[in-house]
Order: sequence, then C-alpha cells, then structure tokens
Amino acid sequence: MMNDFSDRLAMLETEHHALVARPNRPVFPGNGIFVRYENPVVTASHAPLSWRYDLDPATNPFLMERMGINAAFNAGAILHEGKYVLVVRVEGADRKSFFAVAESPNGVENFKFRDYPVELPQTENPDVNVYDMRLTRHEDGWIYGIFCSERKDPASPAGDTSSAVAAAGIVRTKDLKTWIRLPDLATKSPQQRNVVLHPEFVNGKYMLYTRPQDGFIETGTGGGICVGFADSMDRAVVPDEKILDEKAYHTIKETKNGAGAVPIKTPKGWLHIAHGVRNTAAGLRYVVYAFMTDLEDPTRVIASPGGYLIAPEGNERVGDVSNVVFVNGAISEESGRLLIYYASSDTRLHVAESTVDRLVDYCLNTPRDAHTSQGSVKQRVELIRRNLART
Ligand code: M1P
Repeated sequence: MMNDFSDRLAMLETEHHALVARPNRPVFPGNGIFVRYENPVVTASHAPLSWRYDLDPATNPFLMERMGINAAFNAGAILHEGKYVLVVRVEGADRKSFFAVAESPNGVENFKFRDYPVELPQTENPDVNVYDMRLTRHEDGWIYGIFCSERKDPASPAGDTSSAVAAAGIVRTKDLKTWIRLPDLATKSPQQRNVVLHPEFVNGKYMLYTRPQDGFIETGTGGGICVGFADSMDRAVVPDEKILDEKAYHTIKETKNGAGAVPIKTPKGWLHIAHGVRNTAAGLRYVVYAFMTDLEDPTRVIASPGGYLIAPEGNERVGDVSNVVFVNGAISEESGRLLIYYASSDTRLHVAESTVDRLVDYCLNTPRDAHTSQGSVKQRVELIRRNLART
C-alpha cells in the first residue's frame, strides 16, 4: 500500500482534476426527443478532496478519507449570472444528505462544487435530513428553494427507529449564497414530499404543486400531484389541495407520482417534467414523464402523453436505490435549449439535452395512455398504417 503522503495527494489531485475537467459529449442519434450525454455531470467523486480528507500530514499521515461521500444526485437547477447552477443533494457516508452548489460554464461538463456546502438555517424544529431542492425564480423577486425536510416520527412506538415524517422546507435567497429559512409549508396532509413552487402569481397568490401522502413512503389516499394556493411565502399555508395529475392503475404512475422540475413557460402551455413510480417484483421503478398545463389556468392539464419520457438505461439502472430516474431540476435557455438534470438510482446526476419546442411537440403529439393492451395496440396499428401507406 502506498504510504507516502505527498505522492498519494498528488495522485488524488490529478484524478480529481481530470474528472471535473472531463469533456462530455452527446450520444447521438438519441430518440429525437432528447439526447443523453456520455458521462454523468456530477458524482460523489466530484466532491472536493477537502470535504473528504484531512489534508494535514501531521493528523492524517496515511491520507485517509475521514468523511466519505456516498452519492451526489437529485439537483435543483437554475441559470444564474450566466452560469449553470445546481443545488445538488450530496449524501455523506453517514447517510445524511445536504445541499451543495455546483457551477458549470455550459451546463453539460466542468461542474465544480463551491468550497463549502450550504449551511442550511433551521426552524425551531430542526431537520434530521434534507434533500431534493427545487429552485424557483419567482416573479416576486426571490429565488425559493423548496426541499424535503425529514424528521423522526414523534408518534412512532418505542423500538421503531425508522418511521419518519416528511415536510416541505422552504428557503429563499437572492444570490444562492445567503439562504433565509422560512417556516415549513403547512397543509392538511400528514406528510408532503416533492413540493414545487410555480414561478408566477396565479390570481395574486403563490401556487404550489404538492404531493400529499399518508405515510413516509406510501402516498396512500394522496391521489397524485396536487395544486394549492398560499397568500404568502413568509408563513406558507395551503388550506386546500386539488388533484392536478392523478396516479392511475397500470400506468407508469400507478403507485405514486410527484412534481419534478419547476414548470417551464412555453407559448403553448406550462411544461412539466415529473416522476412516476410503479411497483414490481424487484421493487419500485421510478421513471420521468412529462405533461402540460394551460397557460392561463395552470390548474388544468392540456396534454398528457402516455408512458415515460426517461427510464433508467444501462448503468443508470444500478445504484443505491436501483431502477430509479428522478428529476428535480431543468434549465431552459432563451435559445430554446433545454437541459434536464436527471439522477439515476439515487447515486449520480446526468443531463439530457433537448429543446422546449421538441418537448412541447412530444407532449402534444404522443398518444395518451390507452389504459388497455387492446387500446395500445390500436394506437400502434394506426401509426404503422400511416407509415406503410407512405411506401
Ligand atoms: O428513492 C427514489 C426517490 O424516492 C423519493 O421519491 P418519492 O417521494 O416520489 O418516493 C425521494 O426520496 C427521492 O429523493 C428519491 O430519489
């Protein structure tokens, strides 16, 4: 085993630099809807060495990792001051997730973490774990970060060391440096996860996408993605939640679904990139899907393509929680380019590139879920008939 501190440090630094500087190329031809990129954009190994090692030879002569990083995944995303900025869910070897800002000049490579992770301010009821921040640049002038705040269930019986309660934590910032913590979102639901703030006022109110759930994992009677309104974000209260996009039998969102990236405004409606979950003999399978809502009335779904937009593929299928892809951030540029940051198997973060026009076309022209095999075959036969009639 190599023991020389300086040689080992040089090797680690070379490797880390090569990883962060590694070019990333799109994988063509893709499916016409989006292209994947060769490499993940952020992984656990992107975490700076100073977060993991004690770099002092006097206190760490073997240059051991003192605080390992297990994963870097589900990231909120925003364009800020010309940079592509991610607020990444980083998970330590101790299983605690925290937020850390990583920036890139072009959105597909060279993502570099800032020197320090985010030191999240607390409410009077401190979180045990935090994850999956959605970043909304709201028309009120603030950037809001809504995330899952998890605490041990105070009602769990003695000996139950697993039961937890999920709530929507809220911070706001102007510069992605100073984070102001606001009280957690209050709703009638016992638990909340995957809450997203709509970027514009709707009838003078803040509109939130919620995902009511009866338990920590099971959504139970929580029917799917809901919408609700709050008068203020200073102490956000959503008194009523109405279903927007329902989970449904024998679809990719049979078990549960949840809002993902902040909806993107397009000339034809609001574009949503969400996740759907179904159960299998091998456990839950998470995929990413899209739908659109009305521009004037964002509580109304206007397009609901059947099936998934992104499903785990190849190496993406394996990780800490296998068979999962998950999105909580996307960036749309003025040029129309769209970058979807999707994480695979709760382990690493990738980018898929498309355009807003393409995704709108996908949403408006992909058949809806037919809900039966017979209906699905009919849709396919219709496609084949039109194609063969051309020859
Ligand atoms: O492990 C898969 C995902 O599980 C949760 O999503 P949901 O609330 O829809 O079940 C989240 O914890 C998410 O972070 C995670 O990727």
